[in-house]
Amino acid sequence: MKTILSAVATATFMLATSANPVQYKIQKRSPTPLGTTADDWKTKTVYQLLTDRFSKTDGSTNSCGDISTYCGGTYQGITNKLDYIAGMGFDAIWISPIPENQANGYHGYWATDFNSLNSNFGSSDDLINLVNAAHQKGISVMLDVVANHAGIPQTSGDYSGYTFNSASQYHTECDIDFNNQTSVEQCWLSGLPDINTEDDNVINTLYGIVGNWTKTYGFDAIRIDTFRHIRKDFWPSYLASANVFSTAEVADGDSSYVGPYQNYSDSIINYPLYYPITRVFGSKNSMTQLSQQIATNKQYFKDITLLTTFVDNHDNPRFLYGTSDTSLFKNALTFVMLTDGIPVYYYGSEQGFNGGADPANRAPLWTSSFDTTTDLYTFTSTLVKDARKKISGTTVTEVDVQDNVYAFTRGNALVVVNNQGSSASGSVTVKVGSGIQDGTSLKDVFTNTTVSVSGGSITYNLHNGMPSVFL
Ligand code: ABC
Ligand code: CA
Repeated sequence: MKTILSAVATATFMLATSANPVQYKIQKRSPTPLGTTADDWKTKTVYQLLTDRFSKTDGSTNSCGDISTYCGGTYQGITNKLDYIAGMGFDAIWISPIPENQANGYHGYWATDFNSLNSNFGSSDDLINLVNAAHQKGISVMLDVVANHAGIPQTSGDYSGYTFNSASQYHTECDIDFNNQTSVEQCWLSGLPDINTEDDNVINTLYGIVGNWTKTYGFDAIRIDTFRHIRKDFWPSYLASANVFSTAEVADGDSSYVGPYQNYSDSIINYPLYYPITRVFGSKNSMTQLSQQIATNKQYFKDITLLTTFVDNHDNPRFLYGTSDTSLFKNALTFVMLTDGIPVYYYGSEQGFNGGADPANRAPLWTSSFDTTTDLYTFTSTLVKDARKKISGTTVTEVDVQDNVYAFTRGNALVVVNNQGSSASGSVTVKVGSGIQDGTSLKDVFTNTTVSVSGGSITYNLHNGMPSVFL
């Protein structure tokens, strides 16, 4: 069915009987979503990319002169490189916001006219082609959406050309006081005009925009920007209009603050777990922090299996900026990929990108020539295809927490991560939990090391500090 639709969508017909053949361009039909429910997304593995930074239409690989503005990535570029993403086992992508933006809005977060597309990324047909091509490969598409603000106008207060073209459609300008929730919701984030989400006409327009995007382009999910910057009761109708799975950004480490937002979106981006992950694997803090944060999250979130977990994203310095030890990075990635949640993997990790604060963490991927032979590309493929895909949907049970070693079982797998670094070679002894009997022989997917369970534990030598997934 999907194949037929996409064939129809791109066909141009000619009337054979006519002497002067008239071409009838068939209007493109919206792509059919692959799956839009929380259950559809629970087992997905997401590759996050910035549309402007992933791949160019012409396939050229030269570097970008100025990474604080457009570098040239397009929808067609992504379509051309879907196999690079699928080659690592990913079955979902998260793309940048699509509306027209203020000058230099290469990331898409500075909308002007929400009803027009950002032409730097290509045409509406290109976007439809991308979603169709992704769906044909079994890759779902998640759209990043913004309802909180517009881009800063060239001339202060002049909103001509904007969807919300009058100053009264924005809250009065003020700087956010993060200790005051009303201020968080109604003041301006980084000087971005804060849309008046207390006004009924404005609200209904925003609901219509998101519904139009998901229907027109057949997106399978949305990632909602600045979720905590709009009052909670704005969201139920917004999500009803979008009518797809959502994961929402609440950029805060406190799960007692973030957790309640899961009553308004299927999934929340797991910032509360992000900070311990960077401390434990990046700064070698005790693994007990992971265990404690997971317990705290269980207390405050409705369902931790739906949270989107990550090591890196476009707003924070990359993991490898803080430490160049790829073995620590592999452990962090393994933890995120296999613990509860929907893992989101940030583009460029597979090429060892190590940029610092925004925009350095958003380097163009194409300079890597889409090399599929790098250590991290190979590692990621194994991690996703041979581990994540084998165990998703099963229950996580923590079995051992030491200062430098953390272990859990999931399905048939015993996952052991450590933060000892690439110089580590000594032996570790790890409890395997009551689910694995003495005498069981287990084999690690990364090194093929075989271990045998004895006295409720395994003992083996760490290979350069590598994580292990025993199956
Ligand atoms: C531009 C420049 C930056 C400059 C910035 C002020 O302006 O490029 O160099 O620092 C978009 C663009 C950005 C652009 C901004 C502003 O717009 O992508 O390049 O930055 O023009 C989302 C998106 C993000 C996007 C926007 C705006 C929102 O993911 O890409 O930015 O559409 C806050 C918001 C959050 C937002 C984030 C960037 O800022 O709540 O929605 N992200 C601290 C702060 C948080 C902050 C968070 C960012 O860092 O308190 O307010 O989020 O990661 C924990 C605490 C946390 C704390 C951390 C550091 O410690 O619990 O609260 O978070 O323990
Ligand atoms: Ca707001």
